[in-house]
Amino acid sequence: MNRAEMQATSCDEVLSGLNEPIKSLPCKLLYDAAGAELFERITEVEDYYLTRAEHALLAAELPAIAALVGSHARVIEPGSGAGVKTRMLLGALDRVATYVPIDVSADQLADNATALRGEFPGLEVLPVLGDYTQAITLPVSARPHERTLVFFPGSTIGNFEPDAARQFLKRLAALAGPNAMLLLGADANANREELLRAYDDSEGVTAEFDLNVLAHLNRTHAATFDLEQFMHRAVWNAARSRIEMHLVSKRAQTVKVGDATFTFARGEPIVTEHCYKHSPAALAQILTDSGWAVTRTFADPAQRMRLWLATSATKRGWTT
Ligand code: AVJ
Repeated sequence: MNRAEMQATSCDEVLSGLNEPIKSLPCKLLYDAAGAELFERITEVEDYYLTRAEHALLAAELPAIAALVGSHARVIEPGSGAGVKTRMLLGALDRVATYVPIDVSADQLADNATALRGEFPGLEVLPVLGDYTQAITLPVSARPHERTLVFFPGSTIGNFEPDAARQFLKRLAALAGPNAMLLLGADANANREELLRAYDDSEGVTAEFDLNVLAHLNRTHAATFDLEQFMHRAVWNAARSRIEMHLVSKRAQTVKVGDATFTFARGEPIVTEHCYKHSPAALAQILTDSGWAVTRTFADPAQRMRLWLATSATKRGWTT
């Protein structure tokens, strides 16, 4: 159990979720090292359209976006991940000054920073090791920058409950300062068949990704989950506009997590992730409620994945 994993998901969070009437687990448990790798594989699966759609959107629209952002920007990226989209953005921006990735995975953060320093000579890279859902202190930059751009692609905003999404976006606006911009990727698909295929793909990668949560808990929280006795299920909750990832108990069983004991009925689910598919109007409202004024939106041909470019509502001169 390494420091990041211990800190990332406390026992209380796990136990309180499993004590809920509808059992749940914090979705960040999906992203241990094995989970991050499995997620990379999901992005290559045919059924999971989001990543390919967003790559195509970025390739087509980044020149226009870069013109709106302007030169000498500071880019802040919560949950920087493997960096393919990051490279597209940094490559499109005019004389970008500073890049600030924020991530809980120390290794990935360090590897990415070294690689980016090599690929973008002169770019100041200031990695921040931390959980971006919590308060973050930005490092002091040695380079002056014009505008700050927060980059949050991948429809990861959909993994927050709506109120938590507002709080998070508000915190980003405060962190980024006046005149900042936000480039956010979000999926608004409401087609049940397409969504169930994307979140329970025919190659079984998403099922592996979901079940990995139990292996993670067995490793880090002294749990006794038998992965063979649970199965992955994706559910489209149309009323809440969200996909729900469930791990369903195949039989009545008892599982220990540390000293705590949990009983599962046959067919009883554990909710491991919500993926909200906010309609464009709903997401525009969430942005406005959070202090961001929508400047432009760019939709993919299927009208599912969108890039949202928004400007901080707090205006007060340029920051240096
Ligand atoms: C974390 C938002 C990129 O919700 O689509 C993919 C995670 N979960 N398959 C998403 C995920 C199941 C993904 N993002």
